[in-house]
Amino acid sequence: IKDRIPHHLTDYLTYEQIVQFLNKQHNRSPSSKNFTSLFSIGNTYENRSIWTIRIGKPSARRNILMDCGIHAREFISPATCLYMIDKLIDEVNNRKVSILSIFNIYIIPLLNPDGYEYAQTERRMWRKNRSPNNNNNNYYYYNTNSNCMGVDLNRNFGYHWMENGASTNPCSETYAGPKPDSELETQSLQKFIKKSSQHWDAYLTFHSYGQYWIYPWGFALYMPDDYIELKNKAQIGSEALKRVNGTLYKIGSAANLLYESAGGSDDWAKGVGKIKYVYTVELRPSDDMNDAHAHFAFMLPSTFIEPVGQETYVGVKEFLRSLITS
Ligand code: ING
Ligand code: ZN
Repeated sequence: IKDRIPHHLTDYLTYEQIVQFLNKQHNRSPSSKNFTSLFSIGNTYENRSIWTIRIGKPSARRNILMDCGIHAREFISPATCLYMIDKLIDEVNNRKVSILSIFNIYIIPLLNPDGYEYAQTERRMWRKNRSPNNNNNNYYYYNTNSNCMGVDLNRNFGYHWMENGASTNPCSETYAGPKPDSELETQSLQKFIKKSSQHWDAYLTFHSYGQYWIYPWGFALYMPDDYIELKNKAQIGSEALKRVNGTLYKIGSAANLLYESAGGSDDWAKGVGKIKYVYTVELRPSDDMNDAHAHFAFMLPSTFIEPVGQETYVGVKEFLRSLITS
């Protein structure tokens, strides 16, 4: 039997396959026109590059950042970023005016490639990155010296770090790291947000699961000053998303809708990065046990890549359109 060739719409790709996919996508837009660029924002502990693709027309003056795969086991997240990259490159190659005439969209499809590879090959439910915790010295806040591996990158960002819902125990799934911003993946994202002299209009980070379109804060229950605007635009996105397949998302702040937890990339992007529209999108399945697909949890079958990609792409695009007039 001849094996089917892995495809981004039907399979959860490996890191290598994702790198190949990105190169193919980059090459399929005319390089002479500078519609796309492909570059690395840094390397991981295991020395994998964190690839990033920019998609936008030369007239684009505003900038959007999206990432996927902060958590290793949330396979639907990188798959959704790949889906959106494919569709956006179709769109940028199209002659008609589109959001890509206005926005440069930067997508980091796999922020935590070490964890992802480990989840694919060794331990499907792995969440953290793969940095060792046995080399900490007094330079750190916590002198841990543990054989447990990995830091929860979504607890490591240095804004109200460790104030809530994170652990100082390296063996915990929500280990915040030995100090704020200790991890290479965290630092790579932060450097990229800061160094780009450009202004960022929005940052979206894709996780699974639960079907939530959430805005800051995660570290505390109170709301950002501008939460009404954040909420209104989340509504626009999630309503457009729902029109595609009927998928229902809940909207609210991370701490109110889920749980109080500090150190998320979203809180940092808003609190330190000063990006106005910041969202964590928790993709399918729902976490409502009355939902037929809830039991899949992190193990959403790859047959869901297309419907999830399709609806998420529509939701994100409508959200971006709503930014044009503001
Ligand atoms: N959920 C997020 C987590 O990191 C979250 C929820 C979002 C917390 C934003 C804090 C801030 O726990 C998943 N599924 O990872
Ligand atoms: Zn997650």
